[in-house]
Amino acid sequence: MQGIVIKSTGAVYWVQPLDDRQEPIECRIKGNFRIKGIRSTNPVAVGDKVTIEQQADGTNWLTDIAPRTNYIIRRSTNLSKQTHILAANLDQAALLVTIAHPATSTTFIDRFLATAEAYNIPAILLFNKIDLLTPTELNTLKEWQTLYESLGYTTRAISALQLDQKALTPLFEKKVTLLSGHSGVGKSTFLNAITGKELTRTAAISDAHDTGMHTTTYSQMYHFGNGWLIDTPGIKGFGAVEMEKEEISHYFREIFAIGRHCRYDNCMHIGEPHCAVQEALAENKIAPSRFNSYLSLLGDCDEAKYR
Ligand SMILES: Nc1nc2c(ncn2[C@@H]2O[C@H](COP(=O)(O)OP(=O)(O)O)[C@@H](O)[C@H]2O)c(=O)[nH]1
Ligand SMILES: [Mg+2]
Ligand SMILES: [Zn+2]
Repeated sequence: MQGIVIKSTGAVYWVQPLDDRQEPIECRIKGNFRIKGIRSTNPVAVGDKVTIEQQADGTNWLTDIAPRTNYIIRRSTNLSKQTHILAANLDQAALLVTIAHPATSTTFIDRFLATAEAYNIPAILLFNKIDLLTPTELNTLKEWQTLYESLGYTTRAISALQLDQKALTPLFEKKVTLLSGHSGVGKSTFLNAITGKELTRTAAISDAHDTGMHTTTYSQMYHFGNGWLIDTPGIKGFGAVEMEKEEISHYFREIFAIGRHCRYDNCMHIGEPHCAVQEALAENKIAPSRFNSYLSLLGDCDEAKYR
């Protein structure tokens, strides 16, 4: 039987059969089940299309996995070299961003966007909790939306607590969307609001840290608008996993475009002579925040070398 993995805890996988059956089936995988070339803590991820076989005793085994169109990964922890596949077979990735409560940094946004570019996955920015913003923060919101729209990214300013479901539905219809963002930005609230169901628990912001409690531990997929939304666990950050230092500038659209005019083909834009990117920075044609994020991703690669 064919199905799609909608949730996994590591040991157990819930597979939604592709036939008319409504209930997900609980499955396990054999210990030696491996996928070549991917060193990850989870061989099968949410979004994977799989084959399952029922045994005589009624248990279900996951026996085969279809080739992935794409997948998105993060490092398991800061210390380990192992990676964790967040989700597979995505049509797009949406990042929930809050200007405040909690604050999301542009570096975090740009790392997410660069990761999406690296995997060739279209990205959307959803600025949430706009009901809480002060006039100054609303200005920041406008600036950030202008910046990212100018780079070609779709953005929306929303309040998950008063969601205009109709206006947002077309963004997600018939697509598999990874939903990501810092813990506490309102992912679960958003999922509940857009699907109109109480799917996942939401957590009150803890006063001490101004971030939400970790109520979501595993990626999970929810059916919505003939497509799927994937809630991902509180992500601390995206990084240059599987990225070569020389290619990082390719994942910053404007740096890549302008960088073609640098004198040297292999210019890293960090002090080489006749660097078009440095010139554009000086003329404010590239946002300093974007260039800083680029430097931050370059830094990941240096760090990785010494690990
Ligand atoms: N004022 C306001 N609060 C929100 C909004 N969206 C979420 N919250 C609150 O933010 C807290 C964290 O939300 P939650 O959905 O658990 O965040 P998650 O960790 O990203 O899943 C909860 O107390 C929500 O009620 C919003 O648009 N406006
Ligand atoms: Mg949550
Ligand atoms: Zn350059």
